[in-house]
Amino acid sequence: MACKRGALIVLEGVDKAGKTTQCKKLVQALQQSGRPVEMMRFPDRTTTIGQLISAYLEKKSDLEDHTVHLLFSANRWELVPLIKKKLEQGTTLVVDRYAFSGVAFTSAKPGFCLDWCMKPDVGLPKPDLVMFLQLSPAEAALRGQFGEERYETSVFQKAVQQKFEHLMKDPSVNWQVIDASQSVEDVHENIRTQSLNTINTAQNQQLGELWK
Ligand code: 2DT
Repeated sequence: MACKRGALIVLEGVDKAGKTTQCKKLVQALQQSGRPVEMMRFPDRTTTIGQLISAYLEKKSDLEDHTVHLLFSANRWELVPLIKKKLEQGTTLVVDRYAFSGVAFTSAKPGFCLDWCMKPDVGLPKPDLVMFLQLSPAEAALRGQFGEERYETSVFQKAVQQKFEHLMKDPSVNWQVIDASQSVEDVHENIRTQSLNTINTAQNQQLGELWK
């Protein structure tokens, strides 16, 4: 019998929602239960394209807005062969941000519509589960100051949150909203349960294509 495929699990959310912490905890929990799992994050700043993006986010360089949007997308596409290979080998991938961040952040800029922003990512491997870590701007503010990188202001983050809310209305994507205001352990438990269900169902299903 062919090996059962891994699941593609994505965590999204605004800044300070705890995405990276929760991705790491989920990977650890799945590893401890003996499941093959790896973490990925976008942007992946280690590639040549990723280094251009990283310099932009750190404000060491300026890039035209359409250009940087396409670079973020290219940074996902360059990793598609690896993503597919891992999933086929039975490894579950836990991904910190994906195309949804791509669309939410660029479409929060003036002059961009959701439709244009989605186009470059049409056909990417479709996540089996996208968990949106929901945190109100007021609660995010209680978690401390924003960082120094581009986009890290409360005004921009509010605009991004609205774009995510729009994207979450799309029933072709398996969105699950997670209340990120709970304790780290409670959020983790919720995420772990959702992920285990998804791993079980995804293994018998074909990998889909995003927004297609
Ligand atoms: P972190 O590395 O701290 O997650 O911040 N972004 C991300 C985009 O604008 N487009 C994208 O496609 C992706 C994946 C979100 C990365 C910053 O880059 C933004 C925050």
